[in-house]
Amino acid sequence: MKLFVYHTPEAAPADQQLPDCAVVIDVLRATTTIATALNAGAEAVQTFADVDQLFEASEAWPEAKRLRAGERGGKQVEGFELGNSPLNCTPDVVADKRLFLTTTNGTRALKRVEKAETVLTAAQINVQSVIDYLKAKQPETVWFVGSGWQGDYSLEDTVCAGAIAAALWVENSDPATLGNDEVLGAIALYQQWQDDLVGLLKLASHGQRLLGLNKEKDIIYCAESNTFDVLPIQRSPGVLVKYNGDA
Ligand code: 3SL
Repeated sequence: MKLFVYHTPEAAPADQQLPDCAVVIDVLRATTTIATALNAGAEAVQTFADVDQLFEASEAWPEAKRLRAGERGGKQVEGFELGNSPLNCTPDVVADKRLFLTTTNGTRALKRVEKAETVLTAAQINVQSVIDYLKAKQPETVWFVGSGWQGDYSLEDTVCAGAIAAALWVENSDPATLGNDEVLGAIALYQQWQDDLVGLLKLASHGQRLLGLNKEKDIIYCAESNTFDVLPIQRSPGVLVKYNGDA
């Protein structure tokens, strides 16, 4: 397995073949929300980079079976039932419903790699399920794609990539596993901060932004490791479902 870390969707090479497996990461907060919603029984999470496209697609879905969720600048989009807080994705709200989700960066990162053979999402709350899947399937090439913030690097996405890469690297420590230098950088970041992820997320620029919006509880939740054993996997472009061990 050859691992590559790209801090942002823009850094992921456009002129190369997509990897066998792309792992999209937006710890604050899109991929944490996706994992939480699927764990709480949502039928699927369908993601959109664009609000208008989301409205159009969701209109075609039965009203009782859909929820529109998302944010711009961290704030709930007008006319939507939910923002992008994972804390709102409880079973009584999301069970058996499809979440139509758009966010500033996370859903854009998903769009960037949606044509890869396998697309997973990772957040700190489900890192182990991603590690288990990669160990079992052994894809030849894996890209970890951080969502960043409008093209800039985000600490919280890279530390999550490092948590997964560390587990895979420790197993073999074979230099051939390192597709780019960013992988070792991500592992080092994780090793430095693994015992204080809340502290790191609060220092990160997007953590600061969320603290300014009184979202401290979201940050604490997003910093937890392995809250659930749930693996979001793309079933068709933009549509994520809970992996059930089939593919
Ligand atoms: O940028 C994103 O995709 C969001 O996750 C950002 S926020 O945490 O909802 O503000």
